[in-house]
Amino acid sequence: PKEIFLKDYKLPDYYFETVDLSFALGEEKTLVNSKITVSPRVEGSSSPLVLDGHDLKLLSIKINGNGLKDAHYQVDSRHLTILSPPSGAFTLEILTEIYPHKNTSLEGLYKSTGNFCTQCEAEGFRNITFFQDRPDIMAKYTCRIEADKLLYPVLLSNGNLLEQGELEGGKHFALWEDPFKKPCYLFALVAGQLESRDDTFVTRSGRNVQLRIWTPAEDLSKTAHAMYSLKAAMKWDEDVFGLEYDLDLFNIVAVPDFNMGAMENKSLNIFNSKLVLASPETASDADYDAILGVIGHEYFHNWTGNRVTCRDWFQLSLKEGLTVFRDQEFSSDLGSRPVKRIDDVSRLRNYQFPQDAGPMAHPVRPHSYIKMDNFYTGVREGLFSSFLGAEVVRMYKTLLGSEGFRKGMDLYFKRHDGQAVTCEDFFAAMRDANGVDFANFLLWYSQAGTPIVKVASSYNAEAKTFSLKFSQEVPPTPGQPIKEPMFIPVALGMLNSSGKDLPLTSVFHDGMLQSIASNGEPVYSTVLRVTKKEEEFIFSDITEKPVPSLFRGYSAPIRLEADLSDDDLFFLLAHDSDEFNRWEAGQLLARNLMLTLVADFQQNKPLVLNPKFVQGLKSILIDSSLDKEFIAKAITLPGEGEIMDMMKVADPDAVHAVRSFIRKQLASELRAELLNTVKNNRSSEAYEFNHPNMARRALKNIALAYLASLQDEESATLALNEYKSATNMTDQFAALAAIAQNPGKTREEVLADFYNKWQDNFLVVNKWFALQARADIPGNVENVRNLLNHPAFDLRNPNKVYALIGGFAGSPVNFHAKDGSGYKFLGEIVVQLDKINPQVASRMVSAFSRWRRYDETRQSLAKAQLEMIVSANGLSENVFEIASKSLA
Ligand code: HT7
Ligand code: ZN
Repeated sequence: PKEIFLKDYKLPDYYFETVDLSFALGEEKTLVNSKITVSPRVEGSSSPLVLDGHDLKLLSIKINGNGLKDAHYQVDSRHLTILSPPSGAFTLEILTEIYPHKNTSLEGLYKSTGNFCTQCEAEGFRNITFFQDRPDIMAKYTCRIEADKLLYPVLLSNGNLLEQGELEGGKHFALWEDPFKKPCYLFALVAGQLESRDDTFVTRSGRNVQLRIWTPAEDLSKTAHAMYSLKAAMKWDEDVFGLEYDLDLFNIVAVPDFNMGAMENKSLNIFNSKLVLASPETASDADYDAILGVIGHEYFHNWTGNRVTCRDWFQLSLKEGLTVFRDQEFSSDLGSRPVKRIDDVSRLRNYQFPQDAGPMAHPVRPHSYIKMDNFYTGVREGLFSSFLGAEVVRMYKTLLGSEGFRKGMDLYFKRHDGQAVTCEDFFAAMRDANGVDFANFLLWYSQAGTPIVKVASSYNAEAKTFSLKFSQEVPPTPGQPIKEPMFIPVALGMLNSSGKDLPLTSVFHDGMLQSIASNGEPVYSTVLRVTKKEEEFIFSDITEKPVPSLFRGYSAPIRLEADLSDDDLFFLLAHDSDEFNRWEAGQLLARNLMLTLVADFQQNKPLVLNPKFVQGLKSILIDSSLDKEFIAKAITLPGEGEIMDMMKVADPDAVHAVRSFIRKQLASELRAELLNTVKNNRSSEAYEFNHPNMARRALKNIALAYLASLQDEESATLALNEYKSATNMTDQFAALAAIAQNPGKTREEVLADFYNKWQDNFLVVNKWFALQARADIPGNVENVRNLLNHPAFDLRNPNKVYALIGGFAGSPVNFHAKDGSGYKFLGEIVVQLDKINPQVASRMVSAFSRWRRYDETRQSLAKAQLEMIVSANGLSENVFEIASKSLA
């Protein structure tokens, strides 16, 4: 397979001005006619025009209306080359034949439960017709769709509907025109039996926009929350960024077979049904939250991605990092900011950091790739995007403040609307709009690996100064053995002995005393710019020895090693005015505790839980002044993956045993408080999607999970009652999960009951698959193997694969079973799946990529599976890239 390098980027030799597509959709084959107006970049040049095309059947080519003779072009399974095109502008017309009903890769044009739909990002358009399939080819499109009227009554594409009508033979057609230039990855077509929920949004300039969410008729009642989310996103983008929707129609279509979460095609977003359909009975609070975030995300792409797009796929973070940042801010503004930040940082730590420390480590802007799809990393229940890229955007905002950031955004749109640009262009807009020096900030795009920042502090009581010494190191990553120091924004405050923020007035740095006061008034939090390998900041007028609260709100994506004692951390947990750092202090304490107990476990020492830790969590649990969802997060222990990531040799058995021990011990010592928490947070009122209600459910359900870990009669009865009396999916599923922790008859009965209740709802059945797949009950691999043959399972549906196989691959105990049964199972499935859907298979093979982190026995078992995969016949580029880089 061919590796593609950023340094090899060249401007295209030809631009496309207009593209007129015409589809004749059929059951056995589809005809695609594409008429393109082409102009050379350099007047008079007639270099060969190379078009991408993947396994397409070429029927004819015309230039300026005349058929092209065989000698004037070459075609193979990947390209069509027009050897000597006319000099000057010309029209190119190509007719191809494709077979959407056979397309199981779900890239290009395919069928999902009888309907036609498309997925073109990153390089799926080349599965539809021959084209320069690269994002810097921006053109205006029309799309004519012709199909059987009974089978496909709804025909949709991007832009405005120009014309529709009847045709002979029971057929009909629709003609769509998109007035905006776009790259081909934003092209979309949908045809099928769908109905719509309709609404309107009046923009701030007073235009009416028609909103339509399309699903099969039986699902329409479950689209209210998606519509609410869309309208909220449209309003938010106007309020926060001054960005208004630019067409009169916005369509969303939900499809059950989709590789990722959703796709931001211009005015025709296509979504995985999982991220559209919700009712209180069938969707959990987490689903409701995800729908809000992803509907927002795809909508926000209209400006950050569509109006201003990427020059090439190396710049993916230009649109994904920025749009993820925007959706994070949107969800924060509509819910709880600290809780959202906690969720986002946890995700970064559990998924992104382990990847950045492994063989697949790459900078925010990679230097090379084999298959671009593999760089859509960072999992958000099906949405793949750049979470580290979002952190980079967040740092601009931390450095510039809200107003400065907005100025930068305004300049970015002013300069680049309608263009395909680079990460440097975004950087330059932020810099120029604010006239600031960003030093070596661009390194965040090019240097891989998570920086480790060490902080040593000291107080001088006589001089009333407080010194913070920073040192930073970026670990080596594949291809980048030596690293430069990064530009790290450090948001911080200092707590006095009663837990209040101390006033900050000035800081001595680089031989100069700088004021940090604002309009002559002291501040209580400030942002330092750490840019060197070692650097000291000395704060003056610090009247007592403070406890520093560092990296407030997680102001940079780094690993912090600060000289804070456990007492300092307990103090921050109890008092920090920055709620994120309160949570962080608790997590640090828990991490240290877990690592100590893991060492004890490995040395066969008895496990003993530090009473101060129990006390610290108890005071959070019973503090009625705190947000309930914050309490739920604060009493949740760090994930097993996060702890393994901090060990020299990851030991899944020890980490699992220790985490289970702490949970059980906490449950036993805080039993009365946990029981009260469950009782006091029940509600008989109808389900509502709002923060207070979701927070109440989150707290009740975590308390229930803790209690169920006790495995006693009373807790078992409590969980069963909660299951039976639940009136919404959040509570019902949480009770089911609590019960399913413990093997036995009740577990089997309740799992069977749940399936019987929900067997007709494929999204709920996926929850049922996932719960069983990730169970840590011994020997679970056999259960998962059996579930492959369950009538509701289908290897061709990505959601089912993610639930069952992905769920299993994420379970530390059974996937890493010492006898290798988990690895063998996944290895076999990857090879099978690769023949059906390479994108999904490569997501599954990623579970092996950190095999070197484990003990020798596990290493050799996992390696054997990777070797088997790499040598499999007809392996896709997707899986090859991940498996071979993992072995390298
Ligand atoms: N921009 C979209 C990414 C996406 C995608 C990428 C590769 C292959 C298939 C895909 N489906 C969707 C979605 C997003 O950023 O939300
Ligand atoms: Zn995106």
